[in-house]
Amino acid sequence: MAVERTLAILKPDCVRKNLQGEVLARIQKAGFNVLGLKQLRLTKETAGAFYAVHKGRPFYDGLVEFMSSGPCVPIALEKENAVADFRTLIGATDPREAAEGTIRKLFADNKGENIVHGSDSPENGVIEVAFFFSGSELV
Ligand code: 3AN
Repeated sequence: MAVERTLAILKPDCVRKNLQGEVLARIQKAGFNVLGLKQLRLTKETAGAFYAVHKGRPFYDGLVEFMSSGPCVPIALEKENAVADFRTLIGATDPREAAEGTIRKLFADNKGENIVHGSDSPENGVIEVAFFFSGSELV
């Protein structure tokens, strides 16, 4: 299997609940290598740009509002089959539909505030990691 990169974001609800350490521990126990990690607060403009693919969908404005509502923690991850394995670890977008034991099932409140982002393809993994991290920040 190919070594891939994927971008995780511990979302503002995760930070507000002080679950950063708990969620990161689960990510590391699942075998992901951390290449880069930072805490920042997205502006509405930056959040809008990151989720530009969803522009025009009914939840877009709320998503931008939520993602810029407080600090978040982008994490660049690497592992064999990272994209699919990370999505298995976090579970379905809607925590009510997420499998038992997944991060969203355990910690998320609803489909909008769902604790963690994960890239949806290896191509987007590379693009999304570069959105938050320069080359020298990935080690
Ligand atoms: P995922 O994060 O599971 O890949 P996407 O890419 O479909 O899900 O959606 C990106 C983000 O948009 C989700 N993490 C969630 O916060 C939000 N979102 C998606 N669909 C909805 C929805 N129907 N209602 C509210 N928020 C949504």
